[in-house]
Amino acid sequence: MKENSWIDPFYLKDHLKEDELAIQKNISEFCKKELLPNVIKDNRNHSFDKNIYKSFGSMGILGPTIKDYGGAGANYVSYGLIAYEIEKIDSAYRSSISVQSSLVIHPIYKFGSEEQKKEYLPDLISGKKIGCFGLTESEAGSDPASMKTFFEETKNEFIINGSKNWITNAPIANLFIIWALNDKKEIRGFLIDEKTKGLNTSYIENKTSLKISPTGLITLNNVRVPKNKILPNTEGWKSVFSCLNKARYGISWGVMGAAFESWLISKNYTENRIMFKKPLAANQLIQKKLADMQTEINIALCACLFTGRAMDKNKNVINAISILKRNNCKKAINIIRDARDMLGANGLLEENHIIRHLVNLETVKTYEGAEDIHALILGKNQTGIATF
Ligand code: TGC
Ligand code: FAD
Repeated sequence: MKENSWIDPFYLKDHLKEDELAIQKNISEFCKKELLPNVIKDNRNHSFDKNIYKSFGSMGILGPTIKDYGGAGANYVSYGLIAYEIEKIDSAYRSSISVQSSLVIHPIYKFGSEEQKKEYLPDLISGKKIGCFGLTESEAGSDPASMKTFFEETKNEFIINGSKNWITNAPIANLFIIWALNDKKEIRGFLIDEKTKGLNTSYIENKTSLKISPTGLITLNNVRVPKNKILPNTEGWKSVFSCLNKARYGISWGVMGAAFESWLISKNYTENRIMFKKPLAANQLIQKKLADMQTEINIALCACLFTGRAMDKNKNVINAISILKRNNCKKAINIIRDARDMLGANGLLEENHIIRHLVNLETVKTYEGAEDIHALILGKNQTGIATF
C-alpha cells in the first residue's frame, strides 16, 4: 500500500532541495534541544536569555541569506524554513531572528557604507551584538509616515529628537536603527550605539503576549549622531518597506509553524481523550476541525514555498507577501483557537503550549502591518486607489 501522506499531502518535502532539508532538520533538532526545554518557564517569567543570540549565530541563522561578513549564504526558502521551525517553539524566538536578520542586518547590508558593513555585520551575524529597528511610535503605528521623530543636520553631525514605542529588543539592544524625518519630511535611517547620550530605553512590563520577547520604548533627546552613522544608500520609504517585506515573509512561514504544532497536539489529544465512551477524534465535528487545520496549513505552506522560490529569483513579491502575511496570520490564529478548544480545560494549561501560541499570535497579526492594513495594500495595488 502507498504511504498515507496526511501530514504532507502535497509532498512539499519533494520540492525542497537537499541543503534546504538539511537546514530544516538541523534547526528542528536545535529547537528541540535548546529552546523547547525552557520555553514554558521563560514565558511565565517574561525572561529572555541574551546568550540565545550567540547560539543562533553559531547555527548560521542570523542574516542567513547574506553571503559575506560571516553569513551562511542560504536562500530565501531556507530562511522561511528556519522561521517555520523556530516558531513551532515560540513566536518570540522567531521575532528575535526576524528583527536581527530582516530589520537590522538587511538594511545595513543593503543601504550601509562599506565601513558600516565591516563594523557591524560580523558581530550581528555571529550574535555577539543585538540590534533593534525603531520605526513605530505611540501615535504612528499603521501609518509610520506620521512619525514625530525628527533629525536636523549640522556641520559635523545629526541631532535626533523623538521617541519610538513597541520596539522588539529595545531593552537589550547594542545597536539601534532609528528612522527619522527631516524638515522636508524625508525619511532616513541612523545607526546609534546603545551608550549614546540622550538615548534611553524602558521595558514594556505589562505585555501579555509574546512575553519572552523584550519589547520597549525608546526616547531620543538631542541624540548626536556622527555623519558616518546615517545609512547612506536609502531611497525614501521604499527602502524602509523593503526591510518589512523580508520580515513579513519570515512571519508568514513562522505562524504556520505555530499552527502546525497546535494541530498535531490537538490531533494527538483527541485521539486519546475518551468522552461519551469513545475517543473525541471519533466524532465528525472533531474530524472536520482536523481536516480544516490540515487544509489551511498545507495550502499556506505551498504558497510560502512558491513565494520563497520567487524571492530567490529576485522577483517582485510585494503582493504575495501581503497576501501571505494577512492570510497566514488569520488562518493560524483560527487553527490555534480551534486546537485550544479541542483540549477543553486542558487547553488552558501552559504545559500544553497551545494557549501560549494563541496569545502570541495576537502580536504577530498586529505587527508588520495588521490584517486590514494588508487588505488595504492589496486593494490599492489592484485598483490603483489608495484608501490611506
Ligand atoms: P506608499 O505611498 O504606499 O509607498 C511609499 C513608497 O514605498 C513604496 N512601497 C514599497 N516598496 C517596497 N516594498 C513594499 N512593500 C512597499 N510598499 C510601498 C511605494 O512604491 C512608494 O515608492 P515611491 O518610489 O513611489 O516613493 O506609502 P504610505 O506611507 O502611504 O504607506 C502606507 C502603508 C499602509 C502601506 C504603510 O505605511 C505600511 O505598510 N504600514 C504598516 C506599518 C508596519 O508594517 N510597521 C511595521 C513596523 S516594524 C515591526 O512591526 C517589527 S515587528 C518585528 C518582529 O518582532 O518580528
Ligand atoms: P494602529 O495603527 O492604531 O491600528 C489599530 C487597528 O486599527 C488595527 O487593527 C489596524 O488594522 C486598524 N487600522 C489602522 N488604520 C486603519 C485604516 N486606515 N482602515 C482600517 N483599519 C485601520 N514596531 C517597530 O517599528 N519595530 C519593532 O521591532 C516592533 N516590534 C513590535 C513588537 C510587539 C510585541 C508589538 C505588539 C508591536 C511591535 N511593533 C514594532 C509595532 C507594530 O508594528 C505596530 O503595533 C503595528 O504597526 C500597528 O500599529 P498600532 O499598534 O499603532 O495600531
